[in-house]
Amino acid sequence: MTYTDLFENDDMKLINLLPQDGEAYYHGKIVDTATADMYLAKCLSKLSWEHDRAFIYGKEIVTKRKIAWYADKPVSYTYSGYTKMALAWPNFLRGMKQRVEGECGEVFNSCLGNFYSSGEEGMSWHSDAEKDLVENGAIGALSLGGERKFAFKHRQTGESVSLVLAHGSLLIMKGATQKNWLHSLPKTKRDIEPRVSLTFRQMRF
Ligand SMILES: O=C(O)CCC(=O)C(=O)O
Repeated sequence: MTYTDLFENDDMKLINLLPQDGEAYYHGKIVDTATADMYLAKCLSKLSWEHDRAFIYGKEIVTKRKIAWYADKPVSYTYSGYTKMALAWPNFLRGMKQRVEGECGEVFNSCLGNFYSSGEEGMSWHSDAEKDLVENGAIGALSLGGERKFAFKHRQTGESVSLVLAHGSLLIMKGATQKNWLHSLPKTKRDIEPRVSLTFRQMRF
């Protein structure tokens, strides 16, 4: 995808990647490579990473992927049957949030970070429609590190859309996306650099 492919026409309106029932906008790289490198290094060394846990069919799963969870208030967030407590924003992460907000015009009050140490770690099909999140709210995913494929699949039709998320790039999902589409970060056998995604969210407090 080239820079011009991101826009519908000369008025610089971003293209909605989803053909119906949702909205997903890929902004491409919103920071230069040196800044993205610095963001990645900060996230790897300073965020409080821990393995994710979930209950799948009543069984507790501990993921290889790690997560770190921050919000404006020390709230809890429940998904996959597991409740997590949010930590307070470190200043540098708040700065990244403001950079993302400036780019997309949305305001976020929380961030779930995901850390994938290699291509063997990914995320299977799911949607982010938990009751703790604002209904039809926006999610802004800032990607840092190894480029990865990101895929959408329509819940009813099975139609799929995918793209590659570059180092320092931003993907926004909003509107009815979480109701009608699943998304995933497929695992790959390719040799991929470690990757962090910062998924800025709008929680109901
Ligand atoms: O790492 C990614 O880009 C995907 C993250 C994701 O799907 C999620 O946090 O719900």
